[in-house]
Amino acid sequence: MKSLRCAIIGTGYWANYQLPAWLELKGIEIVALYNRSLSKAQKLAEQYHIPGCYDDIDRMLHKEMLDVVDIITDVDTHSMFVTKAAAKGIHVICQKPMAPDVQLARNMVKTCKDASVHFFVHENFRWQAPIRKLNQALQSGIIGEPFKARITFCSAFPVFENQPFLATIRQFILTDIGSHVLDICRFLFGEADSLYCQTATVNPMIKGEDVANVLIKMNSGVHCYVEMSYASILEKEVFPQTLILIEGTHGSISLGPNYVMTSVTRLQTQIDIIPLPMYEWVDPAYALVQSSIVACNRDILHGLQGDTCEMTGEDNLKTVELVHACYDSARMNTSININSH
Ligand code: 89V
Repeated sequence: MKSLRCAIIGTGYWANYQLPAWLELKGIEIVALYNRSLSKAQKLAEQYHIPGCYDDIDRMLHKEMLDVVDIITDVDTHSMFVTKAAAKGIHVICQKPMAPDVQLARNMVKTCKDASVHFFVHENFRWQAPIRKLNQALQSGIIGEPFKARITFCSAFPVFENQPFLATIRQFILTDIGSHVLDICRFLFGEADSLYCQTATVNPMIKGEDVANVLIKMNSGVHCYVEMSYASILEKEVFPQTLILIEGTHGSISLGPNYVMTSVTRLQTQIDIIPLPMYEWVDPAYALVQSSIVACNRDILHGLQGDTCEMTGEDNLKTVELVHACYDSARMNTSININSH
């Protein structure tokens, strides 16, 4: 099969990991980089021997004979780049969160559908090795029918030092972390029926909310309590781990700090430490997240090659809808019915 020609749009923080993650896979090559300041694109291109460098997006899309673009820019620019690529018949991959609001996200999915190009959203948390293993244990039936779960991402990690943009956005933790952890709920338990959310801003130096607590009733009847915070000074700082406890009719399974998975039934307790795939290009502080980019990209590559794929824009739209249902719930202080929202 011919290798797909891909260009990366945006060479900020995450491109430093997304790019080498693509290079781990066969079947796709990165042929060009675009950035609004050319010198930044050139620096990354030099490091990874990428032939093309542009600060003019139209020129790149015109010249490079691309099969696909991978958009790694700030959320407000996603839709503009999606529209440009789709108009040229180029498949599109976009970082999470897909769009700043639900309507724009719907438009982006439609734009790609109308142009008959594939559209994928890069949502990597569900590809973390410990979360895949937890799901396998859940699906094995060992804990019976799940009835309740607690999904926790609470930290005081100075995330704004690496990603200063995050301090400036009006809607912060639900779009940045909520996109991930609400997606994990969907991955484990299917679609949501209704939810109730409260938010708070604890850190006075940032614009958006840095705490959100969400109670979701899933269609299956499972109750998920999803808590996220960047204001949590705790005994164990586990950034960027998501801790999970699922309770079922025959037992419970949990993902504790440092990838320890424990399953408990009336007959036995089993403890496993889930190994992470390791790559030399990851930042050790983000190893869990950055190593999962390879598995996420592999899934997208399967989609580009016409196989089944989890990371479609249509699927991710449901996560975007949950994120914004949380904001609506918090603003109105009321529960939101997802299907009629
Ligand atoms: O950019 C992100 O996806 C952030 C993280 C904490 C993983 O850097 O949520």
